[in-house]
Amino acid sequence: MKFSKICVLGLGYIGLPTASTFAMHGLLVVGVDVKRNIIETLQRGELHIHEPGLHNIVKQALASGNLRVSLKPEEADAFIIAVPTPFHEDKTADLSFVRSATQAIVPFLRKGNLVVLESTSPPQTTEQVVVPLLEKTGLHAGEDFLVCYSPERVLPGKILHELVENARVIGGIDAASARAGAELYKTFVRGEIIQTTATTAEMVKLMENTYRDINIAIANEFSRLAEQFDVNIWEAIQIANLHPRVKILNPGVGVGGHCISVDPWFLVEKAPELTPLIKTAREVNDSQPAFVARLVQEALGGTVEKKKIGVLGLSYKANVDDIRESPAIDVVELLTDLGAEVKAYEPNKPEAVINKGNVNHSLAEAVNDAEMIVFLVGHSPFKAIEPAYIATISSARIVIDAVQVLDADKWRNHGFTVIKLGDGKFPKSVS
Ligand code: SAJ
Repeated sequence: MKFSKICVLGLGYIGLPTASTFAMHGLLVVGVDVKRNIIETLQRGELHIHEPGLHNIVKQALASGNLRVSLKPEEADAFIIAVPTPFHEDKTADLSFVRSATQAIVPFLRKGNLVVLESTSPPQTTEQVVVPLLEKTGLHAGEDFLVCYSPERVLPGKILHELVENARVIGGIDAASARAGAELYKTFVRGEIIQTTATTAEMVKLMENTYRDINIAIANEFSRLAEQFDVNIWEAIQIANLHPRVKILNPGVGVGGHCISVDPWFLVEKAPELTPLIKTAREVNDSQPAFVARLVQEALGGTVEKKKIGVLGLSYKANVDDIRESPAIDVVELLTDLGAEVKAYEPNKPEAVINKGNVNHSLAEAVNDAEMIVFLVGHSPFKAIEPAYIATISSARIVIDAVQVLDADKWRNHGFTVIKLGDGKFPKSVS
């Protein structure tokens, strides 16, 4: 099957890199988003999201004429749906964006087209939600047009590299669909391309993120045990990981972002009686911000009321600007609810808006009159912060490192009391 023009619906963290990469490999690409401000931002040559290298490639793709952005889809050889799948209050998948993007394709669907769903979705969404909507055209899936599910599996922060180099799963509603999908992604994918069924591909995506969630949950639980038994968890994990069949991940503030903290629920939703482990792991990770807030509380003598706390990092993980489902924000909100006066700073999104607590535009503003500084995200530039500099701009002498970002000895040498999550010293180190 030959593809010369494609339409990518959804210009977020996945759709925009995908559209630009196809355009840079010679395809004519119409990038579609329903948000007018996103289209106008891109048309001005600016970007509405932060991802290393993305601005460059988007600018080049637009300048080449191969990438156009628009509010509406148009006829094309293939359509790729890369819209968000958030969850409702009750943790069930909100497929409204998948539905509306699929419906937007309907007027433009022609015989011989390929439709690919990339959005993370509960098992059987492609066959039970997308296909019936597309068949409203009167055309028949498998006979008149082809349908695939191909999950994105790229890591925020490394999207452009992983988009090309990662193995790519293409799940077809039939073998011809899978073959066509493989042909399309061969345009730029250098990793292995594996063809399977649509529902297997949906499961693969959910299983990968669920596996990681469970692994992080056990690391978080180990960090709590470490405090109980006076063990430094970082040392213990490092030693355990020398075993050839053990690979424990890192404890932290909790699991955030729009993927790992959401996707496992899609399995729980479809089969609650079969997924007690998955559900418990989610609950462990969701309760980690409260554990970190308690660490802060204990370090300040049992109460944070009226205490001034400078918080560094609000994004859901290191070196990204994405603050969706961020456990760092949960910590800030918990501390604010407990009466603390929190001033936060997120270097990748200094203008971030949060419901509780204040966001400052600079590191200095966030820490100047603080009694304690709390590192909640392991951003690379935080590693380079000089304790000598902080000692001159802040009155705080207690520092909490929840993400293993500081050289504790160096900070201690400059007169700081440093408490690390999982260092087995909670809360005795400040007593
Ligand atoms: N985290 C820990 N400890 C760790 C690793 C991560 O606490 O050892 C936390 C992070 O701080 C963050 C959360 O987990 O809050 C998730 O971060 P992440 O880097 O593990 O993953 P995401 O959500 O950025 O991207 C994941 C990736 N999935 C897997 O690695 C299996 C990525 O490949 C997927 O494409 C992405 O989800 C997605 O879009 O589904």
